[in-house]
Amino acid sequence: MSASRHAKPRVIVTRRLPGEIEARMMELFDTRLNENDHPFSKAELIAAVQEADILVPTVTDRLGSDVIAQAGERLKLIASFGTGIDHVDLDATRARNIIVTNTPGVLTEDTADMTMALILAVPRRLAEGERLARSGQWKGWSPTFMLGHRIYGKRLGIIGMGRIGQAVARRARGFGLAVHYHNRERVHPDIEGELEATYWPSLDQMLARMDLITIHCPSTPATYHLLSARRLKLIPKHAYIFNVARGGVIDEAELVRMLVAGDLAGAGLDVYEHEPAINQKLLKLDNVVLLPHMGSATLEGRLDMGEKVLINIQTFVDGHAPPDRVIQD
Ligand code: 8YV
Repeated sequence: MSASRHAKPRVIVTRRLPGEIEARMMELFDTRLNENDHPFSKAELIAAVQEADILVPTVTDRLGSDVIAQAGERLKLIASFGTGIDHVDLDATRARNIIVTNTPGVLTEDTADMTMALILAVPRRLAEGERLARSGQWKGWSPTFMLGHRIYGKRLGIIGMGRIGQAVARRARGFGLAVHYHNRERVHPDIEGELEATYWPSLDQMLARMDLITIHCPSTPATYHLLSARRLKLIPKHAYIFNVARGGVIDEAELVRMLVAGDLAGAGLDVYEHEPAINQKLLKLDNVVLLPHMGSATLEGRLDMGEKVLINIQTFVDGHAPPDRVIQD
């Protein structure tokens, strides 16, 4: 770092973090906060990478090669607040010798809970029923009223069997779902055994056989539109799709077209291809549950993420390799 050996490094935090985390950040480092929590414009991001020793961005900051190319000599660490790292151009950071860290592990259980909430909500028409109850239009119970579909005994196809995929599988077993998965690599036999999970080397073949499909892979160039128009068409009409990972993993335009046409039973989405914009056609559909990217939004989770950011920065400042350094494949 260009700052003298004993000076505190300048840390720029792009969004408001829980108060305890900001307070600790202020104590430890020469920290600049974003008092009114507005998403940084590109110009503000460029100014931040020029002025900071350490940047703490979130998923709302697009750190593409154009921004990284303008980073000052002093920027040595990007300690991202979040697990997904698709908002940072890792080729560009590597070219500039900027270390990147994330916060893996601490939002696994919350994200898996939210996935289960969607898996229950869509086939059982939870949001639709809630809207009706509030509307004052409910005419009373009848045997054929608000019939959804049972999830017990159905086949759940998990795309991406990392930490979050496995946490979803554990919950799914409790709900009587048969767990199937596709992953770049087969998971350890002990985990497969514990989860009674069936591995499908071919994503195409798995998609064609599932009742429920949930996405838990990272967003990388290789997973962009992994659920392409061609693959979406392999999915049976009665199946539901869930996405709490990243919008770009699904060809959203085609997904919307199929939902409108009735070529899929429904969807539960927490993320979108052009976030925060949500395709207007989705808003009109009753068979989708739409959430505003809140899969990991618990106070406990945000505190744990903040702790991880602090540890990554402090370790780096102390001259060691930060524990959550992102190593590019
Ligand atoms: C976070 C997420 O809230 O960590 C991730 O990858 O998608 C979110 O749950 C967000 O990224 C914080 O930057």
